[in-house]
Amino acid sequence: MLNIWGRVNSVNVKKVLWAADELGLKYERADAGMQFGVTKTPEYLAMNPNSLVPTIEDDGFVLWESHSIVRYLAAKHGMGKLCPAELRARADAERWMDWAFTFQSAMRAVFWGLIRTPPEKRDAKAIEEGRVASIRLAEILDKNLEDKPYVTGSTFTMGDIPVGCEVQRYLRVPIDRPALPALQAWFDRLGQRPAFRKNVDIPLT
Ligand SMILES: N[C@@H](CCC(=O)N[C@@H](CS)C(=O)NCC(=O)O)C(=O)O
Repeated sequence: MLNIWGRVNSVNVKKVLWAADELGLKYERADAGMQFGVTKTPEYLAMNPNSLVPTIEDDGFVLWESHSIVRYLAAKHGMGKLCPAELRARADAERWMDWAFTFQSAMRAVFWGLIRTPPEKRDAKAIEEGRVASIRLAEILDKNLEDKPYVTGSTFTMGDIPVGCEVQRYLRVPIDRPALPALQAWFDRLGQRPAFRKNVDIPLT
């Protein structure tokens, strides 16, 4: 049995839930983090000393770090599909997975400022700097997608999952951003996937 701990509005938990549903896995999810608490209990800390979500337990194997969890589930259940089998194709997918944290860093002040901070307490300068940095990164992704439907090529892989979650926030926060046709077409393609619609493209909270 696969157990997943994490609240559904966490961008990093979304990655794991999306991967699990893409792979058709049966799992049980328990709310944890922010208003749900749990992450500071001795039981949780014994699994994840970072006191963060997500964490999984797969038949006795405990794992944290969302991208590592996606890699693990994809390799275990989707080798040759979600996880590319060929070494360089796999490295390419992993590169885009890791790059998603670069995007997350740029978006952090934007997301927290506009979605989780009341207007009177917002740091407008930090939000604007994050917006500009995020656009620069979105342009890199857009260029990569100009000649291919998915981040690594012709098929959907684990490489699309973390970036897709970060870009969902970028495209759904109320900011000015340039039209990026290849990025938008890729995002619309992700929108055709039930596991993306169920877990990722939900209202930001
Ligand atoms: N690099 C870690 C980061 C985990 C992380 O920062 N999780 C956030 C939610 S996205 C968290 O646990 N925040 C505290 C909380 O929800 O209580 C991962 O990708 O799993």
